[in-house]
Amino acid sequence: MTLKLSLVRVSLAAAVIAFAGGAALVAGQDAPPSSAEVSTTASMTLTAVADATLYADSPGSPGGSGSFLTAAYYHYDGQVSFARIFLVKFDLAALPPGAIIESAVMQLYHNSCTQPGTYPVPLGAYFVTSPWSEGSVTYATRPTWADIGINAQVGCTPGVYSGWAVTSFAQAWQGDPAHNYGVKVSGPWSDPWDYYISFNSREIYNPPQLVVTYRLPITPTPTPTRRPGTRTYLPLVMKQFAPGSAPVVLFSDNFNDGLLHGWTRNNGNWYNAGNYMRGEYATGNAWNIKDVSGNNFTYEGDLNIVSGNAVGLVFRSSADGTASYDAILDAADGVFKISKRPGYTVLASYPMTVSRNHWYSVKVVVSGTKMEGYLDGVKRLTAYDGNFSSGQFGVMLFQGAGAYDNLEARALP
Ligand SMILES: [Ca+2]
Repeated sequence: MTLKLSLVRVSLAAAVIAFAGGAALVAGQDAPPSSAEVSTTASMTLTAVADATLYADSPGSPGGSGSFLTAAYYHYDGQVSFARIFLVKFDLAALPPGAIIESAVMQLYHNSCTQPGTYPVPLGAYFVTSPWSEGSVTYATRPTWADIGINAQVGCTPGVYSGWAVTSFAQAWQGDPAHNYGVKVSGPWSDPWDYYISFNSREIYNPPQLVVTYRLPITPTPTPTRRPGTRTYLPLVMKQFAPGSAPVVLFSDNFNDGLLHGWTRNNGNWYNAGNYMRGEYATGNAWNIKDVSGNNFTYEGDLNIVSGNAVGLVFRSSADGTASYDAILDAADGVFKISKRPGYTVLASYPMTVSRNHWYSVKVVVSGTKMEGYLDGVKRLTAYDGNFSSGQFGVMLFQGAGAYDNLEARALP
């Protein structure tokens, strides 16, 4: 369940640009594919503007000026001697106006921990829902917070950062700064848990950080004067965007609801990791197939080879994934490819260094016998095959752990 620190999203926010993406798709038949609706990814590191430890073992003591933020449920002589949680707040006003937040990771520098204990500890970051003041807040006057948090496993490993993927929180704070009360961080308070973990507060070096990755909308350029020879371009655009004929979304899932609705697995362990889907299978191919089918469509998503060999989008698939086309990123073989099962035939491939623990934006445009594969907005693959004319959407992995987010399929006319 650990969300690794380096698992930072850097790929397209599919839902936000999906509609405009249709225009790029049509233009792409005659021109290079465009990802010009938003800028390339930028990132900004924000330092906490307030933080405070709350001492349940001393409920009236303010802890906002301390050097450390402590999460504890620690026993001494058989008694709970320390029970502590803490609050952290970031101000997102420094982000450029209109920034589209794609990821936000809270990083806390692990200063010390007390042994013996029961490490690692699941420390949750919870969205705080009422005000507090760094200078006066105590455990007795603590704010309220949401019941469901974002988890990270924290061991007794001083000197490293722990990360919490608080993207949805940051998006909420950006949209409603007046109700930005930060996060509460806490671990379990029940026996036999036994831990005392301190992170650096904003009062000392290596303070709490929020690493925000975002894109910016680009002001549309004026419609260029049509050059001679672009005769087929305008009719195609008009066909796709005639009134009432906007692309039909077949399914769209950002997994922010914490659920996996309508997915059926074949091999492996698949679950919602909080705000993305994760799959794990050490010994071969594993699939998770959505209960939605299509024939001609665009299908895209953000994919990450967390560890091991390969991840991919599956389309025109059988219900179990084993008869299908795939668009696969393979870190072991160093290739982006479109392939076909059963029997496993590679239809098109693009050699490249495929990084692990890195989010890629993968898209296929599938119409008739033609299949095109895009990586991070650039067309890298074109394949032709007539075996499967329709089928279900899904994802796959091969010998490893994969992460999947912002999956969306849209019908083509
Ligand atoms: Ca403080």
